[in-house]
Amino acid sequence: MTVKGEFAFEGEYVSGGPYGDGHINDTYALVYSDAGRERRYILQRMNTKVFPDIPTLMHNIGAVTRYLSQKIKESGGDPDRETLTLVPTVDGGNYLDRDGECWRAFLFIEGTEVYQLAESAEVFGDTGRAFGVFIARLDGFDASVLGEVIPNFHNTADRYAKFEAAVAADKSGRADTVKDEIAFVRARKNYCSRVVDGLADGSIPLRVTHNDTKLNNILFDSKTKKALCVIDLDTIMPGSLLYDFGDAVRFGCSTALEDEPDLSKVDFDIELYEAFAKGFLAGIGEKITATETKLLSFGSVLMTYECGMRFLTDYLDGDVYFKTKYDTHNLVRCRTQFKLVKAMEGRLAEMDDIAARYRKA
Ligand code: ADP
Ligand code: GN1
Ligand code: MG
Repeated sequence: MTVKGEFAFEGEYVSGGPYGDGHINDTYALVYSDAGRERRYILQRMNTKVFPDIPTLMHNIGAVTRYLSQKIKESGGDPDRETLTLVPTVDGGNYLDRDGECWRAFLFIEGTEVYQLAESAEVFGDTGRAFGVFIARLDGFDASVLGEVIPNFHNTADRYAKFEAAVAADKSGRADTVKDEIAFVRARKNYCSRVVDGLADGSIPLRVTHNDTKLNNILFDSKTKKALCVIDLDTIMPGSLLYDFGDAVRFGCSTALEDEPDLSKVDFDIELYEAFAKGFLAGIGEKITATETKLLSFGSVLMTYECGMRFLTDYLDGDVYFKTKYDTHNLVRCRTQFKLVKAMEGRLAEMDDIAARYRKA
């Protein structure tokens, strides 16, 4: 990584290597020694195939982290630990473009851990609180300064059109082997435009949202086990709160990993849902509307369906978007999502009761 000398890291370089478990960027942790004191940094090569407009993406992250840092300071928190802090390049920029390879760096937030599975209702409840607070904190942020890094990112109707195009093109020659999954998506086509239409007619408010609220995009304080910092801010854009709530539920309320091949292990855990909804509703307080509260259960189904459809689309396209480790990795991921969709569909009334029980507004 010859680029590391081009960032304003403090001290002498000691070591570095790949880090974390993201599907999109290449992440490295670097160790420096500064007058005998160890300092670590996160260095990331951004995925320019997924994010073709890096200047807009980095503009968004710069603006949002500056805003959050100010808000955290005002509430007596520690901005170096409770939000991401970009390390500038030696030229004062916020990222580096070396022949089309784009790099950025953050302070490493020490004393933290990430979870790939919700270990307890307590941990996941605190995740809900943290995501609720995150959206509430950004309530006063001027969304018009944010560019749309991936147009139509959670426009499920558009995702559906892309899915049908992938089936028709069948670039990988796999369409015949996934007939059941294709039928599963088609049978639920009516899900696709509900939130998009609500945003368009104003019945669902447009907010500044994270759009990728997986459990492993939150750092937990290793000592207190409390959710400390929301990370992976690449997809911060105007969107619906239902996207953030639903995506977190999709990933965190599963009894198994997103790529668990044994479907008998995959189920929707309603106790985790209750803990998450309770935490989220407490975190967001009165900023959520009654329409949004009513749609929390549907938003969870929708985001799980959308993600499964995206994995299936990528499988049909020949695995060109998500990082995969083996031939059927995207198909395995798609199947866990569809199993969860079915499980949630059977428990919508209970999910609605939970939201009604804990809502503040
Ligand atoms: P991706 O978009 O590929 O998911 P992330 O930005 O989520 O990339 O980073 C991948 C992983 O790196 C995270 O899940 C987390 O474990 C770790 N990580 C990222 N930023 C930091 C940070 N500032 N401090 C500590 N760990 C971090
Ligand atoms: C990707 O970057 P990461 O691994 O946190 C993806 C999300 C998907 C998720 C599925 C920019 O998230 O939208 O929900 O994988 N991010 C992007 O695990 O496409
Ligand atoms: Mg991530």
